[in-house]
Amino acid sequence: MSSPATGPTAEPSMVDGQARKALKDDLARFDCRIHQPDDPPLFTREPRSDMRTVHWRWADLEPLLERVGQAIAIGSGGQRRTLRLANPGLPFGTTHTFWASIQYILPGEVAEAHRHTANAFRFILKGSGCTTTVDGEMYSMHEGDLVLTPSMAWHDHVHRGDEPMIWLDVLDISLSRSLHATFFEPYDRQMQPVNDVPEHSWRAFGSGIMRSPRAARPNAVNPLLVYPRQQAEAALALAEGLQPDPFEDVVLEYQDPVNGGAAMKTMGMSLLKLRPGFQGQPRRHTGSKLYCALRGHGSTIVDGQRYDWAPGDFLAIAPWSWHQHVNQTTQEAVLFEVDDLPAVKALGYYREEGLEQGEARQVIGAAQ
Ligand code: GTQ
Ligand code: FE2
Repeated sequence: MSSPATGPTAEPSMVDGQARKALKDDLARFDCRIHQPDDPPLFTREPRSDMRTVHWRWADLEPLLERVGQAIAIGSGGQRRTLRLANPGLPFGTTHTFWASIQYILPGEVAEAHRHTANAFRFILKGSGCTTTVDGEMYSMHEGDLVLTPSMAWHDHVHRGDEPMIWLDVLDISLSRSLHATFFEPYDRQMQPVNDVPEHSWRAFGSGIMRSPRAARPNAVNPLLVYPRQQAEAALALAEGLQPDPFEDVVLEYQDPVNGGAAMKTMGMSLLKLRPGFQGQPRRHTGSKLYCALRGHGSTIVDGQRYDWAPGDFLAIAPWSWHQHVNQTTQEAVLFEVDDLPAVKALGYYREEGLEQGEARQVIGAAQ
């Protein structure tokens, strides 16, 4: 039999294909193998992801959420009512490292207390009147707030308001699952007892420029659990006076106020503002990310395909795809972004490429 065709990413052709096949069964008896001619290559020249770039439109999601809210009970034992953004290229996950879901909770409902190894956060999209308790600290949730539930922190959500509440949940569950590090534990009551001092982490660390000397948590874990919209947007307004970022115009990352790193160990969160007329440069990098449009309209071109987004839309971007943002409207656009770059960088796998000025146009115009 002749050796298989070699493409630019195939491994060197195998002149000894027959000899390799002949060894296969004997080796398998000892749980060993050698590379076979029809095995997929061990390496590719650059990342090749099964994850797809996907655009979810709020116009589609909103009626689905209402249906799910009416048809599905919230359940007990720490279950949740969520609409998961499922990537069609993957067996599970929005990206290969995290699941993003939209949680829908009705007045009077309790999403019961539990804890898990997966790191999670909520970014509140609509409604008010719900509280999340994280390891005994109670936080009220308002539109635009970010609330963290780090790995193994007990958490429950209680809705005392009078309209449905909707938020974005993101869990690094695909990552913890691929590392076979999944633990889950329901609490023995519906809700945890609430500490006397509400929003303790916010009082101790929330200013970001001062902190309490009586820090209760070790510095290895971000002690701050809430990032309210008002402060985040005020910071973003200040950042408008900086040099624009060539890719994301005005962009700030939610940070651990103690060590200055990302707010979570595995996931990065950012807030960005694309001002009218902004024409971002294209770039690509390892790691995956998801944008959620909060206000305004704009477009993102991913590998030559243009996605026009509106408030409430989500766009998941696969690793190593060229992407660039443009705002051709007369209104500013604000987006929330989540990525897995802290995990990718901690492992030493981060790489990026950006184009020189002259090449930028080609990417915009390229057909898919
Ligand atoms: O609210 O605790 O979307 O545990 C998935 C798993 C939300 C939560 C999700 C969870 C939660
Ligand atoms: Fe949870």
